[in-house]
Amino acid sequence: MLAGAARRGGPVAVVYHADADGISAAALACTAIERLGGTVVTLTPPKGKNVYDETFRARLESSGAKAALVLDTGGRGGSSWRRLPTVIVDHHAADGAPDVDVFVHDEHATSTSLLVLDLLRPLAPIEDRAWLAAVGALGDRGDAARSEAPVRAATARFGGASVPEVVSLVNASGRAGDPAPEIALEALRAADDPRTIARGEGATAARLHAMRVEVAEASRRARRVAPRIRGRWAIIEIHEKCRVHGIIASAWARRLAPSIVLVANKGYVEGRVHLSVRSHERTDLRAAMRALLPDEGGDYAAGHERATGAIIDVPTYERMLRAIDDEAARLGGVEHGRARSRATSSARGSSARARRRRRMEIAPPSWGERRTTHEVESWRERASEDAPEARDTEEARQQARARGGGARSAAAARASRERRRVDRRAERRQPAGDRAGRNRAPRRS
Ligand SMILES: [Mn+2]
Repeated sequence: MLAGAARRGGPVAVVYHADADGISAAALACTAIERLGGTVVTLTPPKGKNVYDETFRARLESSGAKAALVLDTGGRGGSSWRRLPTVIVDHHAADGAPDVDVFVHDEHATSTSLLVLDLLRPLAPIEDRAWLAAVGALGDRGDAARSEAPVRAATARFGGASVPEVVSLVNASGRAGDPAPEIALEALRAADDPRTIARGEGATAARLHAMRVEVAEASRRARRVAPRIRGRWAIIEIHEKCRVHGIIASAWARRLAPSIVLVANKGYVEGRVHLSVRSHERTDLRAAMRALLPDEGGDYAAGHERATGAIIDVPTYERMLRAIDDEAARLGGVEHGRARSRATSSARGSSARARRRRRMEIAPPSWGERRTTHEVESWRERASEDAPEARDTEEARQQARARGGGARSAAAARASRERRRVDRRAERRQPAGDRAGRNRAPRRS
């Protein structure tokens, strides 16, 4: 169907999610369609919206496209796409198949970009562009994707540092205060070699580097905000134009276990509150959210059992906070863990000393633990544009780069990884109280 549309001259609308996986999958698909003789129009939903937004669907329909290829955006059961012949390629968990012509869906696939490579490589000559699939795989799964053949091939061809570097630059384009994923797509489509983007060569690559600095600064500010503990919830309110709420929630999740971490970003889109909800425990977070506001639908508690969020207005957010207080009062006597209950009691104090003490007491009980598989799972994105594609490791790299300015050598990166490892070991040897006082903000591990 796609090959047919391309050979008839298209244009084919390539619709993509604004993260490393979605953007690299789109770049790969554009190459394939063009090499089949077709033309493309590329589209992604605007800031704070997803592909199910009505105005975005109208834009898609008025694009003049003869078919649509929708990449990495999640499939919602029952949703109708019938007005254009549509192919959805996706690897997120889905409640059911959307009403489209072709739904290429593999929940166990590492990334949409790898699915696109497998799907299109028999149709068009794209082997020279297979490194694009590696960008998406590393973007979604990090080191867990290193065993995938296209990732190994890209590493052998371009070295180990450049593709992860491109991942973090491409992700920044979707997270910036004024997101410009089309810039990342343009850079990927134009590059024959990821190293040119990593080095910041050319105007588009330079813009990606600037956006990454902006996102790193926003996330550094947001990481300094102390959580407020209410019952089983840890609430962190930030005001950032950048999409950092998911990163911050993931970064705090283990540290605040067993609390459910709720990051509310009031600065992302004027008049709206974007929520990211994560937990270190195996908790059904969508159910926990629905228990607060059972009648909210749409973008409330969408996503994943282990990684959810919401986009709500301010009055709804305030209702939700009241529901959290009510729930906390109801569950008042229940102990969920020592660190947490101490934090709850001191949260009522209002003096600076009490606030300082509270921050010290909510230190993680298990700082040195290794990340578990289900945590990695919880980073994967779904239909909600808000979800947490970011990984702490990538975040740490971003910050290191923002500090150092410019790309670093692989050796320097290795050395800094080793330093962090040593730091962590030192931390584990210290008594919990000490550790907590020094490391109020969440850090990578
Ligand atoms: Mn993906």
